Order: sequence, then structure tokens, then C-alpha cells
Amino acid sequence: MNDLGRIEDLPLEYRQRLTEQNLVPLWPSLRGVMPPHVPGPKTQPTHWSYQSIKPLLMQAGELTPIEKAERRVLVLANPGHGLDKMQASPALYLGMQLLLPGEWAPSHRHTPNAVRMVVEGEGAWTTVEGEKCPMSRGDLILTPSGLWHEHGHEGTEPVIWLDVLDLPLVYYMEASYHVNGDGKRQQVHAGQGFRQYARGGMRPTPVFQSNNKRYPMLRYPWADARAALQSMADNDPALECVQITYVNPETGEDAENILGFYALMLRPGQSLKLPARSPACVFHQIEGRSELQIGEQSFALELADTCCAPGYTGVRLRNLSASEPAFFFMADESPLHRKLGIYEVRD
Ligand code: 1HN
Repeated sequence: MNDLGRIEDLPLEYRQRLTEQNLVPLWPSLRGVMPPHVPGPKTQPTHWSYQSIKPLLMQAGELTPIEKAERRVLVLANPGHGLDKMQASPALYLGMQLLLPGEWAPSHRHTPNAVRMVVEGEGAWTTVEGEKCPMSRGDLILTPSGLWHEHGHEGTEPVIWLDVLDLPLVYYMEASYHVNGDGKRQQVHAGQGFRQYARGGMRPTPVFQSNNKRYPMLRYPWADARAALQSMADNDPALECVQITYVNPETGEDAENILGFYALMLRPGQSLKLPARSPACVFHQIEGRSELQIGEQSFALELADTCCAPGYTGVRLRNLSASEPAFFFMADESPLHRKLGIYEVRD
């Protein structure tokens, strides 16, 4: 590979004349923006321990009333991007949110797409466009772009969930904004997507009206996802990667437009190598304990821990229990990469 000219090779006076005209020579920066064969990621393999986050989040509950926070969240920020950027990867935002009994996080809508993965506590709910979604541990709840959503809590213990948004991408696109509701609770209507689409392979067939909702299913109960994984594992003992994708049950496409969401099961003692792929990926331990090797780095994941892997990096997952399965929730940038035509699997 030939060396390209450096900026210092150019006369100072010439450089100044370029700057005055808002012009920049490409060749000194060309290798930086397009390195040979593999990108140079800012995203660092990063691990966030739930046992470390929880006391700080509970302290936030004492320090900041919900009215002063709107959403009481500690953001899981990747140091490779700078903590102030509040991003886990190029397109992924992660945050741990706390709602205390009796609290209410008022209705709003925004352009970034969000999902919540419930980590701990019972009795909270999210209402999305009038559909009240109960929040139980491991449930996945969608709040896609533009849909009104609010959170409430009728239980007795704190509820904590993991927020996953495509905020860094939508912000980068200069398309991120929100609209506040009228300060009142949403009117809740009858009907819930997870009851309408209660079984895989069976699509409701309305005769007098059409299934024309862009987001027909907003809550994916953990009990159903777990049962699906267990059934797949039992059905095919040779199946190496026991994984499901959370999809739109009408179209079979990814549940949201930009990020992909998955649940994965490791059998007792199983070790699984995932190939290097172009999108960055996040792993959240729903059940069990595991070891994650991301590139050259290793992390021990306890219950409810979260880890981020940059793109173009192989990941090895190992279940640390010899007797119990381990379960992960995963989020990645695959739908985005596929739509952009840059999706790659490397090995
Ligand atoms: C948001 O609306 C929520 O509704 C949580 O719970 C986290 C982070 C950035 C922007 C909007 C929520 C968020 C957010």
C-alpha cells in the first residue's frame, strides 16, 4: 500500500486558502475514513454490572423525584465514544430506568424507536397508543417511532427495566425530537396484541376489518419467548444456536425498523461461537450466568448484566452452569445494516 501525502506536506499558505473556502484535501484523511479491510471501531467491548448499577439507580430515586426527571435513567455509555455521547455503539442507546411504586412517567412520543426489557419488579405497566402492557421480568415491550407511551406502577416494589433505543442514529440523522402529551393518562382501549397473536404460525383472520396496524404486537411476554426456546432445544438436540427473533407477527419482519431484537438460550455447559458480523450487538443476561469473550476480551456476566460488542468482532458465549440453561436478550444493528446494504458475516 502506498503512503499518501500528509497535511503537513502542503504549504501553510495553501492550507489556509483551502480553509477560508471551506475546502479540505481528501488524501491526508482517506485511510482514516476508509481503513484497509476492516473498520476501526470506536465502540469498545464494555460490560455493565447490574449489581453495581442498582444501588446507584436506587440513589437516583432518592435524589431526583420523577417529576424532575420525566424518565429516571442511568445511561450505559460506551467509553470508546465518550460518555457524553450516551451511546453503546453507533446506533444503540442503552439505559437502566427506575420507576418507584405509585410513580407515573407521563405520555410522550418521539422519533427514535425504543424497546424495554424488564429486569426486576412487578406491577408496572407501559401504555402504548392506548394498549396497556403489563411489565413482568423478561418481557419485551415496543414503543416504536411516533407512538404515544407512558409508564405507571401499581405494585409495591421498585421496577427496573433496560431501555434500548436507536437514538444515536436518529440523532446523527438530525431527526430526533419529542412531543409531550396533554399531561393526562391515556385512554386505555380493550385488546392486546400478545393475546391476539398468542401462538406462532397462526395469524388472526379478520373478515370485517383489516389487519393494517404497522405494529400489531407491542408486548412479547418472556414466558412465551422462553417456552419457544426450550421447545426448539428439545425438538432438535443437535441445534447449536437456539435463538429467536422478535418479529412483527403479520409480516415476519423485524419488530422495529432499525434495531433487531432476539432471545438466545445456551444449554447447560454450552459454549457457542457467533461469527464476526458487521453490526454491533448487545447481550443482556435474563437467566443464569455466563462468560462472554468479545474479540480478545473476556467478561463474566451475572444475572441482569449487560455487555456490548463492536461490529466485525466474533463473540463466544459460555454457560457457566452445568445443570441449568442460560438465557440472553440481544439487540443489534442488523436491520439497519441490511437496509443499507452493508451487512456482512466474516467467518
Ligand atoms: C424515553 O422516552 C424513555 O419513554 C426512556 O421511557 C429513555 C432515552 C432517550 C430518549 C427518550 C421512556 C429515553 C427516552
